[in-house]
Order: sequence, then C-alpha cells, then structure tokens
Amino acid sequence: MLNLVLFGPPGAGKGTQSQYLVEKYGLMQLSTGDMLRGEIAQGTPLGLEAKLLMAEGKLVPDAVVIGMISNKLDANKGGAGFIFDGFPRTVAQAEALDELVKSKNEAIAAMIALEVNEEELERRLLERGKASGRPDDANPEVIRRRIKEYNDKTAPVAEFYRNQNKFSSVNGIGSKEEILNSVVAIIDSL
Ligand code: B4P
Repeated sequence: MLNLVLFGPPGAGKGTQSQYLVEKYGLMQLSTGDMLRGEIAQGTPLGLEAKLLMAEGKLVPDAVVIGMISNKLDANKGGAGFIFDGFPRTVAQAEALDELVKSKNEAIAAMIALEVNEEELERRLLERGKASGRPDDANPEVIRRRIKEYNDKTAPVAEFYRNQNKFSSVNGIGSKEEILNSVVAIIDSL
C-alpha cells in the first residue's frame, strides 16, 4: 500500500491536490475536515461538538479525529493506499497514526508539505468563503486563528516525519498542475 500524508496550513491546497492524487494513483482520500463537516451536516453529537470549535478556527480534540480515522481504516482494507488530508494535525495525532498503521502491518511512506505564505492563504480562504458558505472561511479573524493554530500545534508535526526521513516539501504557489507535477515527482521517487 502507498500511504501518504499531505501537509500544510489551511488553504495550502491539500484538498485540491488530494483529488488529483486519488485519480492518478487510485488512493483513498481521508480528509478529517470533510468527515467533520459530514458529521455537522447530519447533526450528530460529534458534529455538534465540532461545529463550535471549527467555526472559531480551533482544532477538534485529538481523540475525536483519531477515532474517525481508525474507523475509516478498519472499513477500507485492501485498497491501493490512503492519502491523509488534514491529518495528523498534532504530534499526538501523528503518534496515533503511526500506531494505527503499524497494527495493520503498514507504514506511512512520506509526508509531502505544501508551502504557502500567510498572505496567499488568507486570500484563497476568503475567496473560497464567498462561494462555499463555510463559516470558518468567511471571517479574516477566524482565518488568522486557524493559521495560528497551525503554527502552534500543527507545524511541529513536520519535525516528527523529518526525524523519520519521510518529510518533503514543495512550493504550493503556482498553477494547480505545476504543484501536482512537483508532488508526483516526489511520489514517483519513493
Ligand atoms: P480542513 O477541511 O482540513 O480545511 P483546510 O485546511 O482549509 O483545507 P485545505 O488546505 O485542504 O483547503 P484547500 O487548500 O484544498 O479543516 C477545517 C477545520 O476542521 C479545521 O480548522 C479544524 O477545526 C477541523 N479539523 C480538520 N482536521 C482536523 C484534525 N486532524 N484535528 C483537529 N481538527 C481538525 O483549498 C483552499 C482554497 O485554495 C480552495 O478554494 C482552492 O481552490 C484554492 N487553491 C488550491 N490550490 C490553489 C493554487 N495552486 N492556487 C490558487 N488557489 C488554490
């Protein structure tokens, strides 16, 4: 199996690039953001808890997202592999993911980080907010909170994969196709 972690700040293009990689490599995308929005849409107790945190730009508790990922891994055995999109977002999540894949005799092949500056992130998210209606994309203050959460809690996850010699990064500014080519070059070199 080919298991990849796609990494980067909010709006870096993780969801966008994941969709291309699903098509190219037949991988399954596991986006914790999409799963949480699904729970919110269905009005589940988990969704109700996540809704307030997400609207404020805060991370959802580790145990919640780890549980969701664990269920998805159990329910989707035997495929070509997974793209983890927006997960892990804390070092505790990264450690839990390592344990989960190890328990299935699998491993994470690589983390690929999309590098985008803060000004461009804010521009992209505000632009998406106009069409998507996502409450966390509509407000510059919430967007800045999400970026702060990323810098405080998520950025250290890169170090976790660097220590395992699994970290690569690409420039996340440019056309979506150019960025895909850089990502594909890394995957094909694994
Ligand atoms: P996510 O849904 O993961 O939101 P995101 O970081 O904004 O997604 P992404 O980075 O994939 O957006 P994309 O670039 O594709 O998380 C939302 C919230 O859920 C979090 O704030 C948190 O509260 C919660 N959450 C999720 N996972 C969690 C976890 N593991 N632990 C705790 N909490 C969690 O898209 C951005 C825009 O840029 C799009 O409009 C796209 O079209 C555009 N774009 C993409 N590439 C571009 C390019 N090259 N040039 C120009 N625009 C581009």
